[in-house]
Amino acid sequence: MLYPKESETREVKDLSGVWEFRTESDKNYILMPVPASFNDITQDINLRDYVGRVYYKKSFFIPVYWKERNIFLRVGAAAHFSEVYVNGNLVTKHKGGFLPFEAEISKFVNYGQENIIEIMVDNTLTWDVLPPGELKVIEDEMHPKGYKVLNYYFDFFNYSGIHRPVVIYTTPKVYIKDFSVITELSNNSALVKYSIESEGNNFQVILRDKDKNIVAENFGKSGVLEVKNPKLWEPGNPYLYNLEIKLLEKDNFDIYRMDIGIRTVRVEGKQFLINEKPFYFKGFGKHEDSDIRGKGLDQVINIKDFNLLKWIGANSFRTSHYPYSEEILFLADQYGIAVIEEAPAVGLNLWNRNEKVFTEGRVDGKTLEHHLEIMRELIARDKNHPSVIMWSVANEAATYEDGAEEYFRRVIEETRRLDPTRPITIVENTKASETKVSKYVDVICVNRYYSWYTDSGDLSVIEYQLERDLREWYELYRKPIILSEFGADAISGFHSDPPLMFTEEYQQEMIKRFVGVLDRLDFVVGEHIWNFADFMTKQSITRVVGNKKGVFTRNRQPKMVAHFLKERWSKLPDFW
Ligand code: GCB
Repeated sequence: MLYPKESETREVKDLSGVWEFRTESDKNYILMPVPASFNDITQDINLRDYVGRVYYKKSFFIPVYWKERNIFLRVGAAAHFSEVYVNGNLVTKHKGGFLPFEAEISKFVNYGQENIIEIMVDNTLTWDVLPPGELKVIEDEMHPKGYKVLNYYFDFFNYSGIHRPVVIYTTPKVYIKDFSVITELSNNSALVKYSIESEGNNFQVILRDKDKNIVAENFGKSGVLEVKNPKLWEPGNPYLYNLEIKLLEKDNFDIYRMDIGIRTVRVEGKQFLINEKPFYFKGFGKHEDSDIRGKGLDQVINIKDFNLLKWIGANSFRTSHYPYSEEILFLADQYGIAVIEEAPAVGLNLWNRNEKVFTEGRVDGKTLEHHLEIMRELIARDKNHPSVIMWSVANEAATYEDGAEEYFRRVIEETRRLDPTRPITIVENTKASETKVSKYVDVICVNRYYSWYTDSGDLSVIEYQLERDLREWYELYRKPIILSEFGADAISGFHSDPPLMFTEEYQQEMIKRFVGVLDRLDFVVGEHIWNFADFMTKQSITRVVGNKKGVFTRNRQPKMVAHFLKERWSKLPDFW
């Protein structure tokens, strides 16, 4: 699925702005910004914690001359179930809150007149959507009749609404539907293998360098562009070429352009190779999360985040725990930040070994179908981004259960079939000897919280526990390992010496001791700290207005440990 972009042959009408909004039981509309989560926009606690259906409405005009075009309506993401109506006609439905969906609306619009778009969004989580959850009616004497709670087993707030832009775009009647590029290196040249999806047949494909000089050209629906002495894309040095695809059909001239990078990724032995050089991941697990906007796309926050990543010397992040916006991936391509892209498969865990998760009625065949569909949508959306260097199929699932093995074997197999060019991982929190899944992946990702959730407050256990643990993973699987989460909550401004939990000193000391262990293990290929910034979670006795494990506060100011990391990462090379 192509990102909607303007060209000589395509127009884009962005419907971002102020929409009308109501919940299902409310007759009256209020004003609501799009994109944004609706939760933190008003002063109403009932809307903040609302579970169920909401309706968004807006009017727009379609010019008469668009009769000659195809008209598409595309929603970047809406959490979690959506139905889209144009002038009262249902034009599309979608399940899943973190990927785009679209519909051709040419036959539903009034040309030269006003049109109405309505989007229903339901944020109720079930066991067959990812991430999953369940609406439970509590029947006990402590609660009034019909009292309901939405349970979910992941650690971020269930922000809801239309989170990414809604756009209308046009194409010619016959048009470029999609394309993919795969790049290979051989001696002093690169091969850019492309293939185009379209009902048309006559194509010209042109590759230009940054100075707009043509470096390669070809004709045909698929083919190879050869680039002599290519400049490669890599973290820290992200050279981008511009690929221009032209459909040259008599009445259907179409042009689509995208910046692409030439690079290779592969895993060999205990190394993760980018452009055949051993890469070391320095960075974070992140979230799409900010004050007031919640999970709504905001390029102000996004560019600030990339500047902070550069400032601190990070070269990568994981899109924990769901696919981030396409806008973020374009920035990652440009800033030269490598991305481990994660499916929204988080909370497939009840944190109770006596309760099975991979069982009928919970994570079952229906969930699997949806997971496979999500991998298809995800790879279709992001396959051409050079910054995306690995897929993560899930975070902290109950991979020790028997049922998890066949489930993830299928997900990993399908991911590999869809994209044989990128390594695959799953992020684990089990013991090496317990998982039934890590044998199927290329890179082992492990989350660890020694001295926090276990032996709370005792920093002295870290060295012993972490080294033993990581060595066991390597002994069993002989694959490169990334420590994909470690960190401590620190409330900005809390200090104590000697370090106590929740202070900035404790967070810094904990992270120092963790990385000290990593420095002496040559099979460890990366350190991702949990988390880039403080973020909102559901309310609980272990969360103080959200999760405070950020190296930056929620409004992106550094805590003490940020300065330690900046110092460390400026000395630690990207490639070994
Ligand atoms: C984890 C989860 C992450 C949580 C984090 C924490 O293991 O992957 O989503 O936010 O721990 O802080 O507890």
